[in-house]
Amino acid sequence: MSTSTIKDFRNGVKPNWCPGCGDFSVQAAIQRSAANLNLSPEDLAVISGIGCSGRISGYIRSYGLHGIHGRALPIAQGVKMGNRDLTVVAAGGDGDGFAIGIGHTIHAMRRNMDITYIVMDNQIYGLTKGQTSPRSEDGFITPSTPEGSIEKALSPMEMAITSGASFVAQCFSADIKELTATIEAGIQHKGFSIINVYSPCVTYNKVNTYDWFKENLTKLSDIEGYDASNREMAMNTLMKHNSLVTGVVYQEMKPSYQELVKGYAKRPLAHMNLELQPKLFDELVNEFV
Ligand SMILES: Cc1ncc(C[n+]2csc(CCOP(=O)(O)OP(=O)(O)O)c2C)c(N)n1
Ligand code: SF4
Repeated sequence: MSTSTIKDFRNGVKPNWCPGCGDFSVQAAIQRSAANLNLSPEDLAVISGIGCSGRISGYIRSYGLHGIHGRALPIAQGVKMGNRDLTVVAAGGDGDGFAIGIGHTIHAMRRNMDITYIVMDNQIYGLTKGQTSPRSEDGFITPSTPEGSIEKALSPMEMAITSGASFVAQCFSADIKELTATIEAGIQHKGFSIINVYSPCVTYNKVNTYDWFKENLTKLSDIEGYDASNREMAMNTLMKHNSLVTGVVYQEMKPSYQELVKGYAKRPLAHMNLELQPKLFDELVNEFV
């Protein structure tokens, strides 16, 4: 029986997101998922990057760290290595994860560490006032591309599958039921989970609006016979629908990074006494001088 409630994960800090921003639902869905999984605030760490979305770690009652731009994943992986007992959720924007942080994103996916990465994808840079992100469609007019972007948008789902992520999902922030269930499934999955959430920026993105997504998204659960364990079907379906699908796109069971590290301590490093005796410290120093 669940004893945690969503209230346990509220810290009373009022988000300074614009009214209507998609990130509100992402915050609520993380809190709801944690309660549904009967976690306590001290079982959870939320690590975020920089951006409007990056503020999320300050709005959830749990361990948390608001890192630097594009660096949520390196920090989150370090936290998980230090304390394997924690549920670690990394979160940030599409600029954070797919522009400045993309190298970290790809390596975290191929590493398959057991953490959940939630990208609030508004196809724009919100915090810095609406420039293009790698997720902006070509032709998109912004202050940084007044003639329209001439670059193709990156596809996170295909990238995640080919990079080795073992749980690859996409959601729409307005469908909080599917979003909550997907975050729960991502947390329960043993390996790297990426959940790309279409999270509209109501202030700077006047193209990819709530109505636009309602018209253009297809739920994978509505596609008869869709099998998320079939990589070929996942890739074909993404191509057929121009990646505009929601649900679990691909899931593969394989050992996580922690399971493969030889000699990795069974007890969390965070719970061990790491104090070095002066004699041992001197011996170690002497090895290097
Ligand atoms: C190293 C570094 N470069 C650039 C910036 C400026 N900057 C802050 S947030 C941001 C992009 C935000 O976009 P996104 O990650 O999509 O998040 P959103 O605000 O849309 O939620 C940029 C370029 C920064 N803070 N640090
Ligand atoms: S600028 Fe956009 S992304 Fe940032 S808080 Fe406002 S609506 Fe949300």
